[in-house]
Amino acid sequence: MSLDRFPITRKWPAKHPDRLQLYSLPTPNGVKVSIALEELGLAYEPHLVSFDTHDQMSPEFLSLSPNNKIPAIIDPDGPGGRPLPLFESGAILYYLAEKTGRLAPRDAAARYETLQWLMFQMGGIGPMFGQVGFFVKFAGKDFEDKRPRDRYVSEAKRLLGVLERRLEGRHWIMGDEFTIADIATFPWVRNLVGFYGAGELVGFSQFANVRRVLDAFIARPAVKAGLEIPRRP
Ligand SMILES: N[C@@H](CCC(=O)N[C@@H](CS)C(=O)NCC(=O)O)C(=O)O
Repeated sequence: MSLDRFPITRKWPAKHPDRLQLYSLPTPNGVKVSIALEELGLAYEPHLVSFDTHDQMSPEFLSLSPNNKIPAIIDPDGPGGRPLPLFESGAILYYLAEKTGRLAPRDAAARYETLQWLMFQMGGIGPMFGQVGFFVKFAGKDFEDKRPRDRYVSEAKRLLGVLERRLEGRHWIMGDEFTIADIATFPWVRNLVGFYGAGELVGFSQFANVRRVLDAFIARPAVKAGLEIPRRP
């Protein structure tokens, strides 16, 4: 299977064009896909997209991911056996679950419920926690006016409350089954209290269920592995 028709392979050549190609960086959005691939045990070839060198703005990367964001993939063995290019982590997770019949419940109603929580992460937790990061860890932390920071902190708190209530009496977001909804959500929770250091600001200690599930998530061998892929130089 040749992937030559994808311009991205000029900058990141595929050594194993028969394997799923992952273009990413170990950020909370990036690791969603490496964790899913590790959980599924699919053969894949990770490529590092370095923000230090603005790789995400290169024409080769934009040819696959026009919104200049990681993660993105090419699956050489997509629907109908043809290569499938895809960006947006939620779409990729859903695709991988459909392709393998794993990481999402088989029952149709429960699948839609999983999709609902995946969308809750994509539209709520990701963007809002990301803004907390900007105002607490990055350039926004030096802004004198703390109202924007406070707005996103209180929204993050509210979202954690929604997740906390959902996890009451459940092992994972969908109950006993570990799904793409967990894979989408917990890298962001980990990042909020870890890398961003916003645990105290959002009152993380009061979210006992979220803390419990975060610990269980991080303890999974596939999660441990996926969090480091693609390896930074
Ligand atoms: N909704 C997108 C968001 C992806 C995203 O924000 N990726 C960040 C890293 S976590 C990125 O690539 N940023 C590079 C940039 O904005 O230039 C997804 O879930 O795939």
